[in-house]
Amino acid sequence: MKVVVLTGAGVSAESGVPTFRDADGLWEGHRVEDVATPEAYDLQPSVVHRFYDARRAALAGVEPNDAHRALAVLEEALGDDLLVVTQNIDDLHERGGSTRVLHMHGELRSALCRGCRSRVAWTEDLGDYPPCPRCGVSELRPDVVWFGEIPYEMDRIMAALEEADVFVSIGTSGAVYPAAGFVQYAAAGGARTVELNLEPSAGSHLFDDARHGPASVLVPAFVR
Ligand code: BJW
Repeated sequence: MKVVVLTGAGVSAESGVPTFRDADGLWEGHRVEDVATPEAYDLQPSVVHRFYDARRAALAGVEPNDAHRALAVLEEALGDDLLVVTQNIDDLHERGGSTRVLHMHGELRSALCRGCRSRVAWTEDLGDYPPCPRCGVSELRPDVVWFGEIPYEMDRIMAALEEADVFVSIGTSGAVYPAAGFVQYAAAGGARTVELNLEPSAGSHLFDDARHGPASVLVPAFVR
């Protein structure tokens, strides 16, 4: 049985990682849709760097929760037949024991050269215009996917969705595409679709089965 799991900010919420649209829908006083863009970075790189520096530093103080750990248990049972596709840029799936994880919106602990596109491990704050150690010409930016940019690993994700027998969406509001459209794509390929979210998401009605509550409860119960 091939299973694709999509996760969003809600899977890490009980670890203490804030979500995007739950509390006041704001990102440092702005709507995430207005500031998570390459244009916002070009205008105010230091503001954007400070935001990611703070989130990277906060990773040291959080731990995976029972939802992350349950997905690692599922991987032990299914092996290569499980793929976790996460929109999250934290590393809690990996620290929870999952190894088959695709970060479609990038990773906090990685930097991307704007020129040569090299990737560099980014574990500490590097200032506003960090030079690329590989090409020495261009600057490093956060290795994350902003609005208007193409999410990572799309070919592998779409192929896995086409083959999936089960598609499970966990802790995501369904506000952001292309992830919000995965449920329809998987269903068109014949997958049974399941939503596990604190509340009905924007696309809740599209799922065969929608269960609502905290991920730390719903995910272990689903995996059992
Ligand atoms: C719990 C819980 C608990 C709380 N237990 N649950 C119309 C149609 C199609 C596309 C578009 C369109 N209009 C515009 C677009 C494009 C645009 C888009 O979607 N815009 C929308 C505003 C409409 N998308 C893009 O630009 C994307 N690129 C693209 O489309 O390229 C074209 C292309 C695609 C594919 C192939 C070829 C070409 C890029 C999107 C990039 C998003 N980037 C961000 C920032 C990443 C870096 C960072 O982290 O800072 O990604 S924005 C932000 O939103 C972040 C998240 O990954 C993403 C999704 O948020 P998520 O995870 O759903 O969080 P929340 O807060 O919204 O929801 C949390 C949920 O958890 C809630 O439901 C809670 O109830 C729940 N919850 N506690 C369980 N304990």
